Amino acid sequence: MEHIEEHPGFEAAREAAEYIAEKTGVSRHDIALTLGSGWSEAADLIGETTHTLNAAEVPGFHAPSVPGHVGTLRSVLTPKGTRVLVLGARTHFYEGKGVRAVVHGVRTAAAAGATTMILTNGCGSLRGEWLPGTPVIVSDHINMTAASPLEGATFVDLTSLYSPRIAEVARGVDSSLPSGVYAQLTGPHYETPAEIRALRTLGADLVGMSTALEAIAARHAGMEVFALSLVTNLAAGSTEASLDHQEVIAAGKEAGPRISRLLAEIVASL
Ligand code: 8IG
Repeated sequence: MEHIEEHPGFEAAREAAEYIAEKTGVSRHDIALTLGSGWSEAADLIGETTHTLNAAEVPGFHAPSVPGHVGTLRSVLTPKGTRVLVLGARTHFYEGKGVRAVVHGVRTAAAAGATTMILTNGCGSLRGEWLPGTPVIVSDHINMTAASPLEGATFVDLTSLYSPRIAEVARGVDSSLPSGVYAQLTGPHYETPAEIRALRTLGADLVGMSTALEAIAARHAGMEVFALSLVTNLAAGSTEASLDHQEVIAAGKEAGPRISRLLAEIVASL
């Protein structure tokens, strides 16, 4: 079997990790955290930000193209002394930069030494009882992108991809947290009501445009994976209303204090 370091994309990740180590003076990070829609301020309680880098300056990263997304990489020191690499710049599949670009942040985190990958996202809910502002633990995913971050005959097991151990830790922090199956679609359009009915039949509870491909890359890199979704809208057809990006930003603002505390307490408990 090929060594992971030889997989396409890892060389670029190693370069980015070296750049981060050099600019921050932090040779190793323990945990990495990707901030999705609605989560941009949720990392502020985790610890002290000791260094901030502009994503565009770090090899292989791109400034985000989405309003409400922040284009920085930060090194955060927790009160316990854990080093967290906060990735505020996610490349989405719909940007057309290829799957390697989509998972570059995850691979960079792995190359920077992180053994835990925490992925957050904003998503639509297929469950009427999970209203906008509800955080949900991702228990599993359905990859509807017809793509993979793995190239060549790289057969990676995805059983228990989303760490049951960290899900337990999260429920220890907030026992009311539900968990559900996340379907990643390519976007950038939202779904039709018929597509949402089809996804419900397939077993999806949440729908979004990120996370699954990144989780696969994180597993391939040997990381423990945890994902938290913030419901920012009911999926298409759930109500008479149409979907718009302003609603997504508003739901994130509203849920801000709760999800910030949640994330900080989970990280502190790892
Ligand atoms: I935020 O309803 C957010 N991202 N595909 N559907 C899809 N992606 C999303 C949605 C949604 N809400």
